[in-house]
Amino acid sequence: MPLDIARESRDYVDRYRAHGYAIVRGLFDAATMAQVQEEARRIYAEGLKHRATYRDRNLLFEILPEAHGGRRYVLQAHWFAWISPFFERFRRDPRWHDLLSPLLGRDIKQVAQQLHWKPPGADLTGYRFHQDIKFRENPAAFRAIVEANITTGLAIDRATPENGCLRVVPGSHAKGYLGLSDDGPLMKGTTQEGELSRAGLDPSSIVDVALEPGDVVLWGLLTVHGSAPNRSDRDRAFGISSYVRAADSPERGEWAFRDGVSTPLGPEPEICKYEKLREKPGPFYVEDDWYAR
Ligand SMILES: O=C(O)CCC(=O)C(=O)O
Ligand SMILES: [Fe+2]
Repeated sequence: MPLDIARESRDYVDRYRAHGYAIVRGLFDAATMAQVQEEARRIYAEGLKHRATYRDRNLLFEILPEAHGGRRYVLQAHWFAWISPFFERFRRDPRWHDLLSPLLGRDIKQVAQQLHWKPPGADLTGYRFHQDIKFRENPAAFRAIVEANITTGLAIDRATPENGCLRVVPGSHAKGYLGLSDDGPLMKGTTQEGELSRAGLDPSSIVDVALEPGDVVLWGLLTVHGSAPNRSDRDRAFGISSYVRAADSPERGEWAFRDGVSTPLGPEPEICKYEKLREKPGPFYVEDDWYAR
């Protein structure tokens, strides 16, 4: 059965391969997205209980504390499936399988599950341009790391240039690792056009990925992307999940689909992106004041 997505999105596999990203409109319907929005708000409220960035195994809340801007904000949550039965099911909803299987096959693990908010009023909500492969601390744990990994970005709120939608550089996936934003925190400052030009990228080719709730954008580990801070009065909740072909990731990630069958989390977390899971499982607060430096 063809995937139930907007007609103009049906060639997404070819577009992903050719340009390093693809937009898929209407993967999730309005009723599903209303549930996603409500549960995302609950996760935000849960994160807000923490005075600083907090980790409990793969679960993480990235906090911008009141000491910085007078008010506490949550910027990210990771692996909230561990505290949300709804998101534990949603991460392995059959629609993800049908979307990804033409690229990854029927055995798929999940390496990242993140929610990114850009609360109006928080000053540090932009992401400098980068390639996500920089966040795979142990690339040797993956085979065919670039080909086997796909990141999906689900618009939970409408995403526009004003509230800091994702921005991508088409064709950048074919240029190798470029070292962008390797000099400091990803969420401080903005990428200067000269930095992109020096890396052989054309700043005028940047595409703003404006999305409606339920639309998804796919990108790869080498696709150059970033996003501007939110300058509007509307939040931008964005759900980022990375999936990997299971055969190429024997030791990293949580099963999502085994031979096409949706597979729940097991009793203990697997190492995903947090490499120190076994040595330092937490819970603990992360005393890193990157926002103040
Ligand atoms: O939330 C965004 O706009 C982009 C975030 C991102 O690229 C990342 O965390 O690697
Ligand atoms: Fe990224």
